[in-house]
Amino acid sequence: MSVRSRVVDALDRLEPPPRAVDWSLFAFVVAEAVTGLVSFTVGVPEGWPLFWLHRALGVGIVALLGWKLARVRRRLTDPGLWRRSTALSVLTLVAALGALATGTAWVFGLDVRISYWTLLSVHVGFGLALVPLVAAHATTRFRLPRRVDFERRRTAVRYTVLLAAGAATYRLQQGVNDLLDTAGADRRFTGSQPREGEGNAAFPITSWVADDPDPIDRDAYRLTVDGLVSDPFELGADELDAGHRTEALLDCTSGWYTVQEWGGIRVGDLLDAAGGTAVEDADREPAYVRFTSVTGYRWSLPLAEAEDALLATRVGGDRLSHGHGAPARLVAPNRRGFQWVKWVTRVEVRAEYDLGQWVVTLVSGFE
Ligand SMILES: Nc1nc2c(c(=O)[nH]1)N[C@H]1C(S)=C(S)[C@@H](COP(=O)(O)O)O[C@H]1N2
Ligand SMILES: [Mo]
Repeated sequence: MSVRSRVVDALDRLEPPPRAVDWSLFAFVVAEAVTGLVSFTVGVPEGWPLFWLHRALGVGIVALLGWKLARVRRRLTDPGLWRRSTALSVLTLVAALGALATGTAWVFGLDVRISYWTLLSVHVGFGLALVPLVAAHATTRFRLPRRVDFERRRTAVRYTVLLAAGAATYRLQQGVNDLLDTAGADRRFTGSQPREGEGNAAFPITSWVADDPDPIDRDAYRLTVDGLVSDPFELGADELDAGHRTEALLDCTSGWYTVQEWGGIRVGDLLDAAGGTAVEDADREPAYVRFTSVTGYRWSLPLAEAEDALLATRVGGDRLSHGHGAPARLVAPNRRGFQWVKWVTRVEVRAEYDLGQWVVTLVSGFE
């Protein structure tokens, strides 16, 4: 047998029954959305399996989509078979191909940057659009999955092979990228690529969604330290310049990272200057520190982690530029970039977890 017929033969044996292909596509798309979004919150290397799962599922979708298109292509190419739902099918296909194409191009190091948005942002857009589209598409030819479609042993083998092949394809691509030394070669476990150099000019200015405040007047600036502390107080920008230094890696979910030396004040020292944390009543133990931006954008860290974090006024020896969060920004090692609040005006010790931060970071900055 030729290599080609062997591959075709293997693919045929791997192909699930039609209904199973359809339901798998649905499940894979949902799983991609979930792993993709959750991966945005992962900044520690132990989280690597999540990124690999996202990649393997993506390659799996290519195979599933191939099987599906081979089966239904006449419904698309033969106008006599068009129905009202065909438009939705085409739209769903476009979103799927868009997500796959942008994901693949991204992996090979291609990027286009439109102000704050990168190719990865476009990928996320396609991916999020795909979830409701696939759901709506599924209802147009709804068939419940049957047990025969997912016969236990064959199903287990099939999907294990599919995901393993997906991961192997990704690994192979890494080899190709390394060999050709493409822009996609050098990556962190998150997929982010390095931005080399020191100081303000070495890395991009990034807003998560819409934050774009006017520069803050240094002389008028006050930082409020309050909440569950003994002596709430305010201080000016110069007092934050406490000379504490730390090297930390900023990894933005738009796909780049940079290692910089940050200077400023340790948050633990800042809280000590406020007389330390204080218990107001027994039910409200100090547990989180919330950092709020002049724009309202905010994030909280557990107390112990926050104490070791830095409120930075400097980067790579320079005074922080406005775009990077002057006069002061949070430096939170092992957290993704969107949690490194810029233009901090309030540090507040709190008892409760702040669920609202997940929404506020998305909508702050909109008028
Ligand atoms: N107030 C505020 N802080 C913010 C953001 C924002 O939009 N508003 N963007 C975050 C994101 S997504 C990242 S990656 C980092 C980027 O920091 P930089 O602009 O200094 O590179 O800042 C974070 N801090
Ligand atoms: Mo980011």
